[in-house]
Amino acid sequence: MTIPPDHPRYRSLLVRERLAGYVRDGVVSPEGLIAHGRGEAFDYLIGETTTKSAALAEKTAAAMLRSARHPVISVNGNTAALAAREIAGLQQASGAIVEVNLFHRTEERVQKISRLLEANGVTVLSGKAERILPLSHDRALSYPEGTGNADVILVPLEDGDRCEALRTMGKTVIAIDLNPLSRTARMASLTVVDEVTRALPMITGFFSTLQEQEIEMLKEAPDNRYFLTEAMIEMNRRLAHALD
Ligand code: PTJ
Repeated sequence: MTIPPDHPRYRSLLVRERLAGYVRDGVVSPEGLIAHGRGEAFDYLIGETTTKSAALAEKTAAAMLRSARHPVISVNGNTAALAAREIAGLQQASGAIVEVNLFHRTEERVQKISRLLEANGVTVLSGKAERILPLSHDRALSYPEGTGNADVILVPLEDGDRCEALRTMGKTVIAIDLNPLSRTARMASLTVVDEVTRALPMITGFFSTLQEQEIEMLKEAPDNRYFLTEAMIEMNRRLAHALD
């Protein structure tokens, strides 16, 4: 189908079509389309824009990644399909290790996603995955030199169980999740309530503008509850005036 460029939801339809193509290629899981739809719904509620509090969360995320000893970015199928180039930009700015961790894990998908990331300029950690997370099932698999050794880990679109397991292991977890009510959002050390393709370049941009003093101030004990509450207040405010 050709999407007419004058359609009011042109960009959204293009992204859907791209993701559907990535399902056919085996990069995105079929369940990934459902997760994307949930994300779209929350993006509607937040106004499809980076709110003031999300921008502050993105600045805080940059400060936390900048002062990390061993920062890691964990990428799944949806993130790779939507934001491979943005991941490359953040890796370049932060020096973070990028590894592929999947909910619906098959070795074939890990390889396909790694190739997609590499084609967009990302250096992907390779090696043998081991059972690192305290979870049953293959969601426990990760890399000793990546997640295993990480102090700060950025998880765009993570599932709640993995997020909780990472916290149990003593990791500082930064989530990007449009749903402020999700278990991931509530379990993370810091949640950026923003769309992943908007959030990643914002975080990258802050790397070049953050002052040392600001980093010191922001990196200490981020108030995740504040960021989630602000996102919900913004959604409520928009709902209250939706038909004005
Ligand atoms: O590739 P895999 O096998 O690792 O699977 C990836 C998915 C995303 C399918 C898997 O991790 C999953 O099922 O995730 P959940 O539990 O559905 O959580 C995804 C969260 O991301 C939801 O809270 C969505 O609202 C949110 N989300 C979806 N799209 C976006 C998003 N947040 C930010 N930007 C988006 N584009």
